[in-house]
Amino acid sequence: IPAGSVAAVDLGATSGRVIVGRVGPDTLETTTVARFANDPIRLGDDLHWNVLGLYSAALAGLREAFRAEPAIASIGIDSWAVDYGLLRAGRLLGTPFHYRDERTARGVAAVHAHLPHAELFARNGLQFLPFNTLYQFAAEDPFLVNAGDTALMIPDLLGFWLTGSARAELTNASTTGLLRWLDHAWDDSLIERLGVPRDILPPLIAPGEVLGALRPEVAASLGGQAPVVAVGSHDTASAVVAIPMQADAAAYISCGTWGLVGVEVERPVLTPDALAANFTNEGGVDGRVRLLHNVMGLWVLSETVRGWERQEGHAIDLPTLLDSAAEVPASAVPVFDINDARFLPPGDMPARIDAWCSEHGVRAPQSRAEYTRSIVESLAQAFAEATATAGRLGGIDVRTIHIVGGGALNALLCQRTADRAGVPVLAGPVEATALGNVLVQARAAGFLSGSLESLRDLAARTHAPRRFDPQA
Ligand code: LFR
Repeated sequence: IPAGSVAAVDLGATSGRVIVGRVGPDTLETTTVARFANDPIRLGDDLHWNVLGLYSAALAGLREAFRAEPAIASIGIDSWAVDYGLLRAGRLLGTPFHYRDERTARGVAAVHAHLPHAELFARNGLQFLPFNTLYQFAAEDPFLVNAGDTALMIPDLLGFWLTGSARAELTNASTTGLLRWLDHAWDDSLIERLGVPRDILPPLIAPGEVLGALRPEVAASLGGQAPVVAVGSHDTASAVVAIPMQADAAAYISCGTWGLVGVEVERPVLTPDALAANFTNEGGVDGRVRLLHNVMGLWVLSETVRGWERQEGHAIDLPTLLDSAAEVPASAVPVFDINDARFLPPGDMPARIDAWCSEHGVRAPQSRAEYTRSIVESLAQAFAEATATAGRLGGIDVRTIHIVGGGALNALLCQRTADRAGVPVLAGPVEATALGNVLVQARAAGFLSGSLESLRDLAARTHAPRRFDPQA
């Protein structure tokens, strides 16, 4: 089998990148050809994504990709989940909302008034998160929903602009709450009960299937032609493809803005225990299921640092801050409930930590080093608890915890997760999401063949993880 190249567009909640991946049976190399910020925009009280800016940055990155490697075999796009754009006759209606916009509370109240969470869970297998797409539809301006003829998830929207094909990629569709994962179909009766116009949900497409060729004018502007291929377009689905794990004995933490903590299973786990633990069953590549829980992730630390940077008027060096936090004894700082809903929206995180501490009668952190240590300890504790629960719910004896994504660079967090879980942590790859995107495309293009296990094996052979053993 010859080696070949593909381009991955990977959009995270704070930044995006375009990567060219060169893949063959023993090769998995990546070059980042573009990196750009993803800054949400507040308009009045509303929080939006700058989707046009992201599309434009993705186009610039793809232009670079074709310059670097004219023979790109395909393009794949992934991003965070749940958010969407509404279209009418191919034109965007309104500006897509950010899932951290507080309008979702309205949607939750409207849906739960006639459909309690337990009933939804039995159908869609999802944990309760206030921003799941079905709540966003319920919070949406009814004028727009009824005027729209198509709703496209963010990666599908970019794919539509590139190709003219409007489809809903399966792994990301599973985060809407409107899909039945077991038969890979929209849940028509649920959709009807929720009053969502059925016609706005486009036909599904599975990872590995071709979405379409670039529109001629897009190809001309990019200086190249290649098909857009569906990947695990939910970033977490792509990340889990590239985790060098033995899925029957490991848990994973895909740690970026969020910490997605779980195990991989063959079939959804819909037990009362899973419901009570608020675990989710998200659709994965090759029909796998991610049994996981959303832990707050690096968001609380990043948002804290952003606040301090605004006060200071200059950037704060994260490695230096983490070094100072490593000097603080763990016993000197509070472990707070980092999953508390108060930490979800943007805002003053230290003040919210103080409020949590005062409500719980514990001493609040006193310095930036202490806040940082307290956040890391609280995150490590939440990670340890969620991995244990995931193992219990999924019937998996967790002997290793894999941390992938940006969090794999945070040695203090990796070490403290190992310590608190009492299990070795294997950290990396940092770019698991982009790698998973690349791997699925490479298999579709014929540069690789085989099961997810063989894709993971290639990731393991080419990206050796860093090991953190638990310390007493
Ligand atoms: C991670 C992620 C999570 C999803 C959250 C919101 O980037 O995709 O999996 O729950 O963002 O979309």
